[in-house]
Amino acid sequence: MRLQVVNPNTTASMTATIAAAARSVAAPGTEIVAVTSPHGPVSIESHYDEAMAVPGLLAALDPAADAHVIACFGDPGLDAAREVARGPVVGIAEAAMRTALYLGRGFSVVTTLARTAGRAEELAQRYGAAHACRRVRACEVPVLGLEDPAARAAILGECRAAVTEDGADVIVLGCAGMADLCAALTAELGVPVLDGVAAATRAAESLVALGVTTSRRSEYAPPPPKPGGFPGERRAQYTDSW
Ligand code: 5HY
Repeated sequence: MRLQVVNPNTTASMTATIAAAARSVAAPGTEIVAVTSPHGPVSIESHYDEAMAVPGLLAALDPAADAHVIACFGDPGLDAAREVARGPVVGIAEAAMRTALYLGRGFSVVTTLARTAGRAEELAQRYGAAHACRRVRACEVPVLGLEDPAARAAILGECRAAVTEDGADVIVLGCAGMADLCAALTAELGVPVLDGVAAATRAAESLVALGVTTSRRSEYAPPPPKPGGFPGERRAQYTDSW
């Protein structure tokens, strides 16, 4: 199968981190095609960033892909992507939170800036995981600062506090840019640490293996056509895919 992994921000180095995380867990028959959004913010750390990222994300969706992962922890554009993509679309926050529920009574999210915590809490509510979400912690490192060794120490500190103070059985990493930290953090903390990119990759593979895709019954039916279409849309996406 062909799995498209979309980085909705425009930072190619982060796409490389995301691609490596997806490929590290992908099944032998899965081709990972990682793409960087063609236009939008270099990182997504606010509602404005998220709004500005969605058009580029939608434009990047490849009609030839069997499934898609949206590799940004706010799951931006997830519903819109589900309306226009032929295959199933999985967000990394959704996949990570749902996976955490298999592994323990409670989980904490460790994300970048505190201002994004409300969004993560909202997503936990939406995905039916709020009862298990102990806390959303922020290391107060901007998305593009995650490479800094000091950032990694801050992330580790918040993960430790999540275990000792929140009683988290599982840690969910709240940024696609943290994907490469997962193995080291798991070894250090002694609890499962989940990277949403890996979780979403396997979730998307499972959906394709089940032979299912997004229901077109109502909410996720293709959007009603508009005279003249939308600027930059990929016409092929709007065919009824059933
Ligand atoms: C992400 N932003 O995964 C989110 C993380 C965040 O550019 N990629 C981004 O801080 O919400």
